[in-house]
Amino acid sequence: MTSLLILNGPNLNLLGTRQPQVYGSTTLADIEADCVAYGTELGVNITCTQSNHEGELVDTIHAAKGTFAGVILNAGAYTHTSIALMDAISSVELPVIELHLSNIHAREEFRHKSYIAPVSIGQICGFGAAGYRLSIDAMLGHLR
Ligand code: CA2
Repeated sequence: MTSLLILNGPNLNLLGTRQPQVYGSTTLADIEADCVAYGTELGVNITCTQSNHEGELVDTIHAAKGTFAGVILNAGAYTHTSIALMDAISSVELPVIELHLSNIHAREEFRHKSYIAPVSIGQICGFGAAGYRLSIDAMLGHLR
């Protein structure tokens, strides 16, 4: 069975509790449960994890090699700063989809830069929590 990793970065554990006008009112636990349920529907194993720590995200990407066929990554603010995450993705040679709830291109200038984009197969942003299911579909389409 195909296994996918859904990896969320800093502050995304706060989803649904603050700034609902920007990030929606769905909690991360709700999103993760929905991804797992969608995976069951599709016959795909979905594992979800979140960390606020850059090094831990790097470790998780390294460990994904050999276990997961692809990674869906919402790296949060590390998207715009982290060469370490970019290098980790390059080093594992796994397909990664960059995901954001908000449309980072319609927001502040500093969010337009992504270190993840050049090492990803594609980017999905601006569709809120629905982006997670879209990313699963896109990853499965890529792997097929
Ligand atoms: O739109 C996204 O998914 C982001 O990755 C979210 C990050 C932001 O830095 C990126 O530019 C775009 C921020 C996540 C913060 O999440 C919060 C959720 C609720 C309350 C406060 C923060």
